[in-house]
Amino acid sequence: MIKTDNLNDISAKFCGGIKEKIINGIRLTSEDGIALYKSSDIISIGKLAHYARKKKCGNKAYYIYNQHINYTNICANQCLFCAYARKKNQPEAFLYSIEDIKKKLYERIDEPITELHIVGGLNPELNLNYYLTLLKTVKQIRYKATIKAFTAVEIDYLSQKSGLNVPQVIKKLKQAGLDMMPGGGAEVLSASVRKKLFPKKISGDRWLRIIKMVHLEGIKTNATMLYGHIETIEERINHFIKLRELQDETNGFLAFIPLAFHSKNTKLSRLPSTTAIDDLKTIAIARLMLDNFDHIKAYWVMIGEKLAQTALFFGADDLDGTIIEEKITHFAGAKTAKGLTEEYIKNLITKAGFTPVCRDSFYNPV
Ligand code: V47
Ligand code: SF4
Repeated sequence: MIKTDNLNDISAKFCGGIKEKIINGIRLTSEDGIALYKSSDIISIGKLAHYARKKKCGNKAYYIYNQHINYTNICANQCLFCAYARKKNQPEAFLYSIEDIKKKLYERIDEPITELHIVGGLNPELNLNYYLTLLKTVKQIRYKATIKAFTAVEIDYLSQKSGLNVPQVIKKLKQAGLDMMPGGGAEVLSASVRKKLFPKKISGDRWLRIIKMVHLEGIKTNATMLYGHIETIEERINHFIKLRELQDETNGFLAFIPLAFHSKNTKLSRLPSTTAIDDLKTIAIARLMLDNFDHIKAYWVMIGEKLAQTALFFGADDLDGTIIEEKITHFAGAKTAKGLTEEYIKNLITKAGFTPVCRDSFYNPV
């Protein structure tokens, strides 16, 4: 295995003395995070992140056998960065009936899927009853699997549509089978980016408040950050600080997932793709700033399998999963596969010198 955990060749002065802080478990400040982003010494940043990662999870690299189901792409929000959403009368608009969902589940019923990842647009035709029936149906058919479904954005919409408050909505979803929530909808927790790119979406503060309520109801969630569009380095670091503060309060986050922006077929198609250096830096700096998160995911769908494998040396400890039928990034021009086999993922991990661990949604080995 490549030795990236030796920090001797990193100067004590690197980024104002960050090495000392990392070794002694001292929390990094916003200024430290900004200094890391401004540094072009990607190897030193990677080594520090690898050191922090090894302290948390040793040589393990996780993956999950999961299935994604996107139940509708009809969405009232129309965020400028989104290539997935459609208006009802557009040709590619779709809404899965409960029968369609059953079909999707039965198509893969013989596979050892342990997690269903279910998210969709804000479709004005759907009411709380659809969501409850969806959850109950999935639980009936896949009773052993974890249902990881709906973002804070969908929870807010459901609360508005049903007239129930957020804790009431969460309780109902939980009773119907919701086990955990993905980290989408956070985008960048910056009022100015939100105003320019997705003014209809809930504010960053509302996203944080909803997630806090979800954690207080005993439901774990992930957190994401959509980067590589118009946001500044300072806004990315501020995003990390806000997540870190909430994690200090609730300890309800399981993993952080940086999402690299794909511009094709969006209203921001003039913007270039993120670079490998930015992807690796963002994963590494997330690992270093988010000292109270156990897991940092390198989401292969967004950055490609090969860079995701490399990211295991830059602070990531999880490659996500088999997925099958990813829609959101593929509508935005992602060239990656729509799913991977378990063998393929295990091979990526072992060839990098890590120990593959097939996990459930809560990071227990399966
Ligand atoms: O919220 C939308 C992002 C998210 C684009 O929690 C885009 O385990 C890039 O949250 N380019 C949904 N990103 C995906 C998501 C997720 C994915 C994998 C695992 C988990 C988890 C969560 O995708 C949206 C938005 O931030 N997104 N459009 C785009 N053009
Ligand atoms: Fe709708 Fe989500 Fe796309 Fe925004 S990102 S338009 S909320 S589906």
